[in-house]
Amino acid sequence: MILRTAVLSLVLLAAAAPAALAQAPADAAAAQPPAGRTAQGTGVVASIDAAGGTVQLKHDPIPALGWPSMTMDFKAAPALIAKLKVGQKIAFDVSEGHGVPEITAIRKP
Ligand SMILES: [Cu+2]
Repeated sequence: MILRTAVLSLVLLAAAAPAALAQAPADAAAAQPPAGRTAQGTGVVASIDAAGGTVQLKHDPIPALGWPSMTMDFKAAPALIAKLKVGQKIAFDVSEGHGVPEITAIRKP
């Protein structure tokens, strides 16, 4: 009888294990920040591609997004791009989570 109970327990454990494993990815996804996060950063304009609608910034770390300092491209509206010059230091708002991050506002650093 003891042996039979032990076997039954093992069977139940085996049946329960896959369900527990299947829940892990859902929990991990729920822990991730939602798409479309916004943050503020500072950086220097490295290059401008007005036709392509992008600006390359050498930006300082942005802890809110978990980004170290780096040089990278951002999308930006033509009206924003028109205000920028290569070598200019700027403070900016960035929205990311929908492909290429986008500069949504430029402020004085
Ligand atoms: Cu970056």
